[in-house]
Amino acid sequence: IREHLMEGAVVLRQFALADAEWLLNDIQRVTTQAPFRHMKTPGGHAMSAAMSCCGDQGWVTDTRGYRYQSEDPTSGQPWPAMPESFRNLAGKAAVAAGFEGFEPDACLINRYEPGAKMGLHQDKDEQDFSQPIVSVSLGLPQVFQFGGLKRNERPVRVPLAHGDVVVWGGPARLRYHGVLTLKAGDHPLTGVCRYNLTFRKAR
Ligand code: MD3
Ligand code: FE
Repeated sequence: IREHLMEGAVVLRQFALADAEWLLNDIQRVTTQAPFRHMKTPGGHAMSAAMSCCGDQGWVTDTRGYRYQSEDPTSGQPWPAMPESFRNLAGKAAVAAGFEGFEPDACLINRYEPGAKMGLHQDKDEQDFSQPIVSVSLGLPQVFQFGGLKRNERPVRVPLAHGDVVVWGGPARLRYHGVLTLKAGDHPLTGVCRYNLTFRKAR
């Protein structure tokens, strides 16, 4: 099921459903090497979503700002390699949405527990905005908010469920977005949390 959300944004409902157990296994493997952590924003607040990364580049935030870097700041080691299951799914989804040749070098893994959210923001730490971002939702459902190119534009709300994949490119790439507070629940595959993978071309 392919929904057109807005110019440049395509929702592929349940696109990752068949791969979910592999993806969750690989999330487990990656986060054994690079454990989930609550990073601090430049303003000094801990983010309510726990994060980890894999691939050549990882997204980090600390009191110095936001950036991509090739080492996990917690260990000083390179980020874990991007699992093949991740790379394959991201490539398939990009093609399904009309983006050929998407080669992500970074995957940010977000883990939300009940009460966690992500406020409206833009993803603009990447070098080439002509490259899309592919996001994969696993586990508990969460309401996604999609705004405009300015923070003051009223966002549209879209529920994202287990297995849903969204590809954000073209004019959607720099829109403000976020997720509302995760509600309590229990998912057969993830328990009391939602995972979100976002595939990016950072460099
Ligand atoms: C639209 N994550 O990691 S995924 C993020 O559910 C992030 O964890 C949210 O925003 C989450 O940066 C939302 C959907 C998403 C991701 C990136 C986008 C939508 C986007 C970039 C541009 C436009
Ligand atoms: Fe984002």
